[in-house]
Amino acid sequence: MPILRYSAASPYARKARIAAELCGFGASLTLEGASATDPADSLRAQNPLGKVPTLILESGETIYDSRVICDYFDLLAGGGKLIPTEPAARVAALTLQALGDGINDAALLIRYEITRAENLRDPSWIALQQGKIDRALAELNAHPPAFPVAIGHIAVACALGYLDLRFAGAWREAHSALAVWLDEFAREVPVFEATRAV
Ligand SMILES: N[C@@H](CCC(=O)N[C@@H](CS)C(=O)NCC(=O)O)C(=O)O
Repeated sequence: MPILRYSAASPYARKARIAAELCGFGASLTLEGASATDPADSLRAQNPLGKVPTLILESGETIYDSRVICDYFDLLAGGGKLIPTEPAARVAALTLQALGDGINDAALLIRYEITRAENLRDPSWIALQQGKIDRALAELNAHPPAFPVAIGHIAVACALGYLDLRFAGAWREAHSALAVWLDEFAREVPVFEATRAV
C-alpha cells in the first residue's frame, strides 16, 4: 500500500488526501503522520525537502509535491478525473490550483513570520504576503469557480480551510460569495469535512 506522509494541518496534504479519495484510492492509502521540524523523522530521507505531503510507493519510490501526487492519482484513475484533458479546461484547472496553492504559500509565510520573536518580525514582509491573499480572495469572491469539481477547486477549498484553521476565518466577513461557494464545495465533496484539522 502506498504511504502518504502528511500532517493534519497541512493544506497541501489535505489536497492530496481529497484527490486520493476522489480518484478512488482513499481506502488503499496508508496515512502516516510526519514532522517537518524533527530532524530524526524519516521524512527528510524520503524527501530531501522535508515537506509534506510525500507519497511513498510500494516500490519505495517517493513522489512529491502535492501537485505531482495529485497528478499521479489522476493518471492512475485513467486521467481527466480531476485534471481535465481538454487543453483550455486543463490550463484553467491548473491555474486555479496555482491560485489556491499560492494563497497557502503566502499564508504559511505569514504564519512562520508571526511565530518568530516580535523584534524579528518584518511587517512589510507580512504585508507583501497578505496582499497576495487579499487579491486572490477578491478575485475568487468576484468569480467563484463554477462546478464540477476539478483540482483547482480542491486547492482553493483547502486554502480557505487553512485560513479558517490558522487565521480564525477572518476572510469570511468580506467574501460572503466565496463562503457560500465553500459550503457548496463541502456538500459536493464530503471528504473535505472528513479531512478538516481540529
Ligand atoms: N509546494 C509544496 C508545499 C508543501 C509544504 O510547504 N508543506 C509544508 C506543510 S503545510 C511543509 O512541509 N513545511 C515544512 C518545511 O517547509 O520545512 C506542495 O504543494 O506539496
